[in-house]
Amino acid sequence: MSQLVGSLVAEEGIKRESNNLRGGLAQDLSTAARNMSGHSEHLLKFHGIYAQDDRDVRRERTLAGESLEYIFMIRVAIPGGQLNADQWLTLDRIAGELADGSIRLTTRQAVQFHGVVKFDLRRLAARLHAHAMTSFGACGDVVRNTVMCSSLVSDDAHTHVTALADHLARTFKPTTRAHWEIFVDGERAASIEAPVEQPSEHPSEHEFYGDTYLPRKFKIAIAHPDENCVDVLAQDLGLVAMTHPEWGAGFNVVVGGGLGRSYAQADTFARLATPLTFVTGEELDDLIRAVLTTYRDLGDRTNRRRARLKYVAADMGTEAFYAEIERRYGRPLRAPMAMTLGAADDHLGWRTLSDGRLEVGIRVGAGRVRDDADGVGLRSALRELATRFAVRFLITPQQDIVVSSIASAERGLVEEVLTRHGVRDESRLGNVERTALACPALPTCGQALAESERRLPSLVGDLEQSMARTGLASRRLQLRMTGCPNGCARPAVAEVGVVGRTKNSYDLYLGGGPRGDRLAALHGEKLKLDEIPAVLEPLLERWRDEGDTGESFGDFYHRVLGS
Ligand code: SRM
Ligand code: SF4
Repeated sequence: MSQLVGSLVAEEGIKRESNNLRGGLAQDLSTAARNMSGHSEHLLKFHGIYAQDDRDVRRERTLAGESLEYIFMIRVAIPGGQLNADQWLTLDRIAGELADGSIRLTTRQAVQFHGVVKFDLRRLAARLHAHAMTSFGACGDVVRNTVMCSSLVSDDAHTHVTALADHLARTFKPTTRAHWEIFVDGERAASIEAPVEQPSEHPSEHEFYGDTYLPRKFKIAIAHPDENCVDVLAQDLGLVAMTHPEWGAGFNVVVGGGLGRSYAQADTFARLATPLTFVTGEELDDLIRAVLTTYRDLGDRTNRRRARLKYVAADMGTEAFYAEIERRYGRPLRAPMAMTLGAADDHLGWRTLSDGRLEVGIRVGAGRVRDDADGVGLRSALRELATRFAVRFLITPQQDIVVSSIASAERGLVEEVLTRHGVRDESRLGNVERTALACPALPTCGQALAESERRLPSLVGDLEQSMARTGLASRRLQLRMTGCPNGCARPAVAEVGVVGRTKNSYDLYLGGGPRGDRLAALHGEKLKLDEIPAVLEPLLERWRDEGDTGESFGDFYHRVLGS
């Protein structure tokens, strides 16, 4: 197999020669080795699987001359974060039997399992399929899990949107049968579980993915017009559900956003998506296809760090970029509607749905659903709710979970379950804690430069003390933390973004905000975590003394202190 095709990156050759994502995966999965070959590791990502090693023991094992502790992460794509009770119970069982005991909710409303061993990968994938879920396409150079504001699911004013995340998942998922053949069908023969259904269609690979798929990942979000919980401007393509006075219900479309950066490459940057057009529901697929083929054909396949749509937009210039999309779309693009994004709703606490049923949003904390050592906690609580009540689950883009469709007469019973398992009511959450996000980072993420999820609780505690000391305990502050500048918890648009720089230091970004419509500015470099409160407190005092009524810290910082 060739390493390079012309000046293309090696991954392009691996894709092309993989026979539509098969490569040597089946053979590699069948060996006694605990790890996979390099080429297979790349192809595995298309199947939603990352080869990792436990970085907590990496050094000691290397020094002892032992092999690494090979583990795998599996990401399950869950369009719009919507799950029924049976699916939740399946995820719960997988966490206990095949993973590290936790269900990790992601910032894109998906679910990750960590600590899976190679020999369980097929069994895990087959279980997902048996319950109408899949990890296929959750990672890799394809359209990723589409995120959608949880409140659109039950919003009578936007019924045309309810099923859209599912529709986009079906329409833009690669059609190769590789995943089915390698991970599901082979396993079925050996499985004692109920037989899984064959997919009804057997089409050839998707007309626009071809054999080299996209240059890299492509992300879509569907936003509620009143509140930007999905960070719609951070997406390759964002859809804001709106009603046009002339064209009726449809979507304002924004394109070319993305937050990842690399310290090693100065020409990488975070970029907010810009408004492209307004389309109706019938026009939407064609428009997305035009954007996707623009990216497929013009995206950089010689440098994976710059292989995102945002660099096509920035390098071409907005006018030429839009003209190219329009040419491919084949009709004039309408002007986008004017819009102002609203501050993100955290979807926590109780609310009544239009059909009279109830839902309750529960804070998870960096998305990690698990129990304590005594088997008590959120994981048990959600399992009991899924077993006893006819509820469904919505994962939010803030790594939290909404238990939905609760009969109003059962509210007290649900509250009793949550209380018994030690799940705190949202009214008892701290004002930094309730919206704080963190990426997984160490020990699983191979790209982490510094800790994130494991250090979030102490950083939240420190900042809540800072808020109390400055007399601001009743105000909210949005904190997002990552272990590197890839930006998986979206710190680039946060009021306070803490981004890993080296093992023990972080860069501090300030001045984004809850509307997600502005990039935060670099305020301090290479700070130790325990230095951050002292840097922030004088700024918090100025916000307290000079801020306008109701002005958020991010807006204040940007107005008064931003350059
Ligand atoms: Fe991410 C890579 C975790 C949302 C930008 N991301 C990774 C990997 C797979 C590390 C790797 O490549 O080896 C991380 C897995 C760590 C682990 O141990 O679990 C990882 N990303 C996550 C999650 C789980 C963070 C979370 O706390 O929830 C999110 C999973 C999303 C999902 O369900 O699909 C996650 N990642 C994001 C977001 C936010 C978003 O999409 O809303 C971003 C910024 C937006 C963007 O794409 O620009 C993001 N992740 C990245 C990047 C930088 C991409 C770039 O343009 O350069 C990487 C690096 C890469 O792809 O090579 C990355
Ligand atoms: Fe890993 Fe960096 Fe993403 Fe955190 S931000 S999960 S450290 S890639």
